[in-house]
This record gives sequence, C-alpha cells and structure tokens, in this order.
Amino acid sequence: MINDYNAFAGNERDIASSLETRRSGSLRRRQTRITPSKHSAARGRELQPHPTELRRSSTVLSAMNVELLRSSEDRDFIYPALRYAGTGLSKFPSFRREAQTDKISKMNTTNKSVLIILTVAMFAMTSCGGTSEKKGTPTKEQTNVVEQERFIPPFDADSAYNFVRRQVDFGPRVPNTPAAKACAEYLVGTLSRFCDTVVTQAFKTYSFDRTILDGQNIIGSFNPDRQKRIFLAAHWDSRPFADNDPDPNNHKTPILGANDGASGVGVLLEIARQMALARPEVGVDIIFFDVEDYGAPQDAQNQESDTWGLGAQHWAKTPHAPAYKASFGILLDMVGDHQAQFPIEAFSNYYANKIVKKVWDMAEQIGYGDYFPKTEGAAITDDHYYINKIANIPTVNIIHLRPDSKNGSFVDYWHTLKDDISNISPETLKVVGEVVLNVVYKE
Ligand code: 1BN
Ligand code: ZN
Repeated sequence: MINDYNAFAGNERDIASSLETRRSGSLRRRQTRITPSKHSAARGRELQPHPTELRRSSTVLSAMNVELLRSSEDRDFIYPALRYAGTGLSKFPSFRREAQTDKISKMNTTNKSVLIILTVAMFAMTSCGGTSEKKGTPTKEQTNVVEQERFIPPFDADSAYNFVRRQVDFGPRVPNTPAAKACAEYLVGTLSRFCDTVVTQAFKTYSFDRTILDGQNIIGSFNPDRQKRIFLAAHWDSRPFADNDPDPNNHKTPILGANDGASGVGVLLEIARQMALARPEVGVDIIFFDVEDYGAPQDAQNQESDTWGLGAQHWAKTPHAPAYKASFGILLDMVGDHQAQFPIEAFSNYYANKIVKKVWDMAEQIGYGDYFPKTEGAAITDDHYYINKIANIPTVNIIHLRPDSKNGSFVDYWHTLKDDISNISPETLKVVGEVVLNVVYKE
C-alpha cells in the first residue's frame, strides 16, 4: 500500500481532500474531493470522489450572538466588550464604521483614527446687503465639519494569551496524533462561535520521509459573500521534532510550539472574537494552516525542497471556496516572544511590497515602530511563500526574526523543547493584534 503512495513524488504531495462547512454550530458535509491520479483506483474506498459543490447559506448573526453570550471560558472577556459598546444584545453587533456617535469616542480613544472630512457648505458668492464677511471666507455656520471615526476594536491581551495557553495545553499538535485531533475540534468550535462560516479542509499529504499525514486547514469567515476580502493566517500544527534542541536526545521529540504556531493562532482567535463584536466592513477569512512545520530536519537524508508549509501548499492549489480571491493576506508566525521584533521578511518584501508598506507604516503610525523596524530580514520558506507563488495573492509574514541569532534567523528556543508558554508575552500578542486590526478596519 505504501508503495502506491510512494508513487507520488516531488511537489505532488496531496493525496485527497474534503471540505466541511459549519454555520452557527451545525456541521454539514459539503464536499469531498480527490486529487485525480492514475493511482486512485489503488487507494481504497474512502478516497473515492464525491463531486458535490460547496454552497453557502445566508449569515445568521442573531444565532451567532446568542452563542457568543453563552460561551464559557472567555465570557469574562466578552462582557467587558459589551459594556464597552454600551449596547444591548438587540443592537449587537452595533459598531459601524460610518457611525458618528458619542459612544464611539468613549469606546476606544487610543485605537481610533480620525478621518476629517471638511465640507465647506455652499456660501453665497454674492456679497449682498450689509454683510461684512470677506468674499470666499466661510462663516462658522457655513462650514460643516464632520468627524468620521473609524472604530478599531480593542485587542484583549489576556484573552489572546488564554487562547495560546489552551492550544499548548493539548500538548504537541503533531499531525496524526490525538492531541492534534482534539485541538482541531477546539479551533473549529471556537471559530464557530465568532465567524459567520467555518470550513474545514481535510487533506492527505506526504511528509519529507513519505509518512502519510492527515492534515486539516480550518477557515473561519466574516462576510463570506463580500467580494473585497483579506485573509489572516497562522499555522496551528507544531513541529514533530525538536531538531534544534541543544540535547541530541531530544531531536526526535515533538515540541509544544507555544511561540512557533500557537501564538499566531491565539492572536487570530482574539481578532475573530473582536470581529464578532464589531464587524469589519470587508470580508475577512481567518485561516489556520496545518502541516506547516513537518519540514525535513537538518540531518534528514531526503532534503528535497517544499517539505514545509504543506497545508498552505494544499490550500494555495485548492482554496476552500471556488475561485477564491483576496486583495492580500497577512501571515503571523512566532509573534509572542517577550522581546519580539518583526523586521521585514524578505519574501514578503519581494512578493508583496505594497502590503509590507501598508503594514509596517501602520505599525509605525500607531506607535509600534520599534517592534516593526523597516529593515529587511531573512527569507523564510513559510506558508506565505507558497501563497504568493502558487495562489498569487500578495501575502506578508509578520515573523520574529533575529539577525544575530545562533541558528541564523530565530530565537534560541526555536524548534527546541523550550518553546513553551513561558516565552509568551501578552503585550507582544497585543502589539501584533492591534497592527492587524488597524490594517483590516482601515481598508
Ligand atoms: C517557520 C516556523 N518555519 C518553521 N517554523 C518555516 C521555516 C522553513 C523556517 C525553513 C526555517 C527554514
Ligand atoms: Zn517551526
């Protein structure tokens, strides 16, 4: 049997895939798709195609909101947000970008940008009878100054930290393990409370050593029918080997991936929670990629390319929605360290220079220029590389890079057993979350 699978060489790692759509708690099978191949007959019954089409139903906000209020562990984080809004469930979600109420200025004075539209009312061009006003100078009454506030939801650092901790508590989220299965269920369940739709994209793929891996990309969407879309992504799996650990005895032990994996997902879950409370204007897809970190270890015999980012490679070739398009994407990886710095990752600069400018300018504008230096760092073969190359969607990677590090690019505990929750800083999660929220809500 394995020999049949081994016939799939090189980039053609995908074996099979299926999509499921979940909305407001109900899970329905939508699509199972098989990558066609001359070997398909040998693969057994579970790999036969089901050519049904993925369909979307309409948004059911009220159900989602009730679900939000019923939520258990982070209810404490939701209630303050409701108080913030100064609104009841009946109006919820109540924030609209164009709203100009007193409530909004109370909500978040630090996180808002002010668009000043100076509307000069029509004033009389004729200077008739008795007025001493100079021609062309509007009176106070003639000038109508409208301040349009763009509400940027707050980002709760403790809530994000909690989302990171919950993932790490499952243990290493290595494909084909019970911990990965349990964590996937947790992620689907959590996204389902916040998003309009959740799609899971199951697939089979080969690792560098020809292990057959069951992968699952998880996609939560806001405004799934809106044409203008942005996607935000992180990988949710953790590395099966601590191959950078100082102790060689640990090189085959899986890692917790608190920073490498869980941190990005934690930030995005908090962003999803905030988006449920204050819906974005644009369509937003939150994508949790699987099998990012199963790349060939340094001492592996087989050093073929493209062994990283297998879930992203699958999605880039076969997106979760037909003819999927997004204006741009933002990938988060290793965004939780106490001393994090996010110089511009080189592939991002090459493939998505405009988006780099947008994100790094925004960071500077909201006071996080020190975290986001505008210097170019290393080129990392992360998920965004495949999305840029295969799906052609300009995508940047916000990733902690250290030019002075012993391993070339990353913190010393990268791919070691020390990548645990002690390395996660709620403050850093917040910096990254605020930058991303500002970018999305100012689109
Ligand atoms: C990022 C986090 N990556 C793995 N863990 C991607 C990567 C690929 C990093 C190759 C270094 C080399
Ligand atoms: Zn890694």
